[in-house]
Amino acid sequence: MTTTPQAARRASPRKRRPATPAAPDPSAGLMPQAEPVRLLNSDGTPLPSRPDYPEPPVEALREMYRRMVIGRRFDAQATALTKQGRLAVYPSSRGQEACQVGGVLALRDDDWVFPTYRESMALTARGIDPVEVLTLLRGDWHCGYDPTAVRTAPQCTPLATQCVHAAGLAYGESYQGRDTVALVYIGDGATSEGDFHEGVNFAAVFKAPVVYFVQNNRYAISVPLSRQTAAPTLAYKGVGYGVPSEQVDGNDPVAVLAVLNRAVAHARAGKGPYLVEAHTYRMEPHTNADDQTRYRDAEEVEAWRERDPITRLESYLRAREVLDDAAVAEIAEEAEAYAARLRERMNVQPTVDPLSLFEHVYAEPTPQLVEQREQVRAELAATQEEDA
Ligand SMILES: Cc1ncc(C[n+]2csc(CCOP(=O)(O)OP(=O)(O)O)c2C)c(N)n1
Ligand SMILES: [Mg+2]
Repeated sequence: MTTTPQAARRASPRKRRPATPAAPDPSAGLMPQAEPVRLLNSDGTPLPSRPDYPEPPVEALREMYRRMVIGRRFDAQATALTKQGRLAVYPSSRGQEACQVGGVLALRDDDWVFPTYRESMALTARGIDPVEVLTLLRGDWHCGYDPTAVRTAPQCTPLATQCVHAAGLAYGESYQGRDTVALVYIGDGATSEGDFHEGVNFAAVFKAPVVYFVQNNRYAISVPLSRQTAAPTLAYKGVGYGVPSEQVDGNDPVAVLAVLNRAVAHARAGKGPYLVEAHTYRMEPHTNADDQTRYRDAEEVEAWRERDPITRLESYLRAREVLDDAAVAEIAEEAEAYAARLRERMNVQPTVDPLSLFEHVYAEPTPQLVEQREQVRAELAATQEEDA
């Protein structure tokens, strides 16, 4: 019996070609989790622990709670000061306490913070004098504190410029053999700015130890996130530059600190930058000058009240028995005293020398500045003579 070659092929078992090894996934280790990392439920009950994000020590969480409570009281006081004409403007970070405080608790004192206008709470949580923090917003001076002394850049109003400043500083630090980390606070809207992309790219290429911490509070003034980006999450924005990126529930204080701890450790180990997107919500208007009823519903704001980061952490710490009624009352009292002292000090009229406007602009003043300073000096002298 003869067989055709086709029949013979069909009859013999098919030889398999040796499998070509799968190409390694170039995004491995860069991609954020599909869902934001969460370690506490909204009611503060714990979720199963995760080996990739170990829970911070309970003492650190208790300290986080203390600073969040004082931070919220500070924030309310600053808002009240705008109504009394003591502050020109104040961007509140109420609702974002876990991010504000988590960002500074993840750092060492010799690390650097690069804040925006919204980070007054973070800076006070870092231990900077609250009157010095509010100096910019009172309009007295460009920055009330000495940035090099407190390792904190001036609060940045031009969106995203701090992203490049931080990349440069962090690169300089590592170039000189120090293991300092720089943490950049940035908003959701500001990730659309060129400086964000330039900063992240530079930091990635030169392995600068920067943590880009995006507080996605859902709005850039009146522009909602859906009009800001088509990216599935802002955390994806790091991946394109080769930066490991993660997303976290920004109203879960335990998760925020756990994720930032890992990001900071990565940067400190010389592995380059890290991007963290925290999903949170701005509970107050953009600033005291904003009318939020023009662009969002009260129901939306109310829904976020249930995810309040302070009550969430408080419930958790009470269940862990490291916080009780007496401790909660004591911290509330400390916060009240902090606000009262701030109020008193902010009610003192500041004395500002108009000529100081020309200082610290250039190391050597330009001829134009010298001329302008002379002009102001002459005008002031003439006014004083008139008054005499
Ligand atoms: C370069 C630049 N463009 C525009 C503005 C005006 N501006 C101030 S705050 C803001 C919204 C920023 O939103 P986001 O980055 O989400 O931060 P958030 O205020 O929500 O913390 C805009 C557009 C600015 N300060 N700088
Ligand atoms: Mg925003």
